[in-house]
Amino acid sequence: MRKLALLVTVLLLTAAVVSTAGATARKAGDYTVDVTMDRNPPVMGKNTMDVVVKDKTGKAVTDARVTVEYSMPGMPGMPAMNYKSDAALKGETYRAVISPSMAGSWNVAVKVARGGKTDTARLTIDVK
Ligand SMILES: [Cu+2]
Repeated sequence: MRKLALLVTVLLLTAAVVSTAGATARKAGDYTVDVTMDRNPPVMGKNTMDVVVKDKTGKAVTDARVTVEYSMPGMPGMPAMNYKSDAALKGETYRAVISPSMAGSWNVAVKVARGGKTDTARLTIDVK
């Protein structure tokens, strides 16, 4: 019984990670942040991440500063890795290029700075 519960948990976790690889909506404070990546799954090297920020009324926000931070905790033989990429606005989309340096699970924080306040949307990507 315990084994079965563990298996179900593992499957659910796997599904959660996979679902973040395509397009996902996340909350950052009062904002809704839609994240779309050009590659599914993301790969080592360059990937494009498009971010659309919407306010409470569903209107696209185009006067924010959007930064993408991505990191992997340290593991045996590998120090912690932290990178940062500024997103550039084009139309209503903020585009950042991220370059994960190894395969595995990366933590991504999309920071939305606007009006003297910064809100963060968090997701995990599984890099192949
Ligand atoms: Cu690593």
